[in-house]
Amino acid sequence: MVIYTRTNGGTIAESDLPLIQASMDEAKAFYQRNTFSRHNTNYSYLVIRDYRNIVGEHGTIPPWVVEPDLRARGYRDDQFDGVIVVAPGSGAYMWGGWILRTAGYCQSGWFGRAHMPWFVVHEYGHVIDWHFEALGYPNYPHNHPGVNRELIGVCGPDWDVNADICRRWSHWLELGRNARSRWGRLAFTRDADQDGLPDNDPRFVMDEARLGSRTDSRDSDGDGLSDLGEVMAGILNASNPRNADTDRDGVRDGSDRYPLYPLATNAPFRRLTIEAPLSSRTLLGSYYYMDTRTPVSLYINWDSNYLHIVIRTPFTSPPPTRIHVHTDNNNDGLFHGSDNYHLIFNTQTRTLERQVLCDANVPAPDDFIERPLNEPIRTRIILDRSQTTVRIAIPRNSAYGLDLQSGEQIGIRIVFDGWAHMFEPTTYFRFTLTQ
Ligand SMILES: [Ca+2]
Ligand SMILES: [Ca+2]
Ligand SMILES: [Ca+2]
Ligand SMILES: [Ca+2]
Ligand SMILES: [Zn+2]
Repeated sequence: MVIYTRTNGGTIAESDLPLIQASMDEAKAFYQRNTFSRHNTNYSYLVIRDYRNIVGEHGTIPPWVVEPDLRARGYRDDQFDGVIVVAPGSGAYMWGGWILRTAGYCQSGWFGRAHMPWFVVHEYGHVIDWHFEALGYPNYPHNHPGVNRELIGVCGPDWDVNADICRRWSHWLELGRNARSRWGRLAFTRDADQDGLPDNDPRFVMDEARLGSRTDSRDSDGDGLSDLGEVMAGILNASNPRNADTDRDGVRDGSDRYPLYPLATNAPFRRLTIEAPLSSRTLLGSYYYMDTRTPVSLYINWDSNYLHIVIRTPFTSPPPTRIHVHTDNNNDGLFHGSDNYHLIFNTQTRTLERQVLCDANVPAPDDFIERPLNEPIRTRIILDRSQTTVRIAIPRNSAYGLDLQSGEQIGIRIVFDGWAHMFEPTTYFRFTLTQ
């Protein structure tokens, strides 16, 4: 990784360098976790503090302006599998070419700790795609899923689709063992119980030593979820391999559809009006990925006419202005079907500010297109001194996948102010309509 701290695009403070490194560790953990511990990245860092006029139009930094800096410091051809450049004023791009002969190349600006890991995961995802392409695997899914959408599973955008690609891809080891590969090496490490987690190996972010799990048991806490399965319980987070019920909801991790979220996944039938009080509704549970001390409560019911949702957020100062509710009515992921709603509630005007259909039934290269959604969605937004309550009733519409039948599964994603997520970022929480 090359970090330029002073460019024509601005300056990165010295105090931000550890944050960049921490971001890189998050990206590293993402790839270990979502590839069943098969793809491990190791970085070396080069910080260039001399002023460089390298940031071009649209924030591009082409590899040929970086390469001389690397060569001047003694870096050689074929030494790296990839080069990631971070520089102030830079945009986030992958460059479809090589640097130092065989290294994939991508770049990112410095957008702060909250956003940096995502850009690294995304752009480095393109580099991995490029490695497999060059090795003769053109079907590694493009992480803008308009192309080869058939290879994309049931997932949301961004973090989630990248995790989905990693989990579905079965050729990770080819980079290391294919004689034609110039990228990656097979590395061997001790894994006494052969559960896919190294006993103790600092080259990885996660191993049994640091997780505190057992090296002589594939399921240290005996909850039915293997130690590796615990690491993969979320796309960014592990359940606890030493606690049989991580989220303390009374369901053991191995039997829990969501070991990380203390939420029920059954939404019962109940005839309700928009005015129905919380006491007549079903609380699935309370959780907030961004800060577990301030959980968000989610109530869901249904009747033959409406899907009834209530989102109740705790007091935060300032309260969120916009609450985004994404639904995946057919539970087939954002990138499939004409069934994805995006509703934007404004808590200041107390209105449903915007409602669109994200329609994935469009030809490549588009992921999906947004169409107007002319459904008579009913809404009440109530602000009191301590909480924001959004009541929603979404009418049945089979054309958009909302059948409202017992057994139907639906996904929901709840985002505050466009970036704070109730669940793991960009993932859907999937629930079932029951009698
Ligand atoms: Ca192990
Ligand atoms: Ca376990
Ligand atoms: Ca556990
Ligand atoms: Ca549980
Ligand atoms: Zn991209």
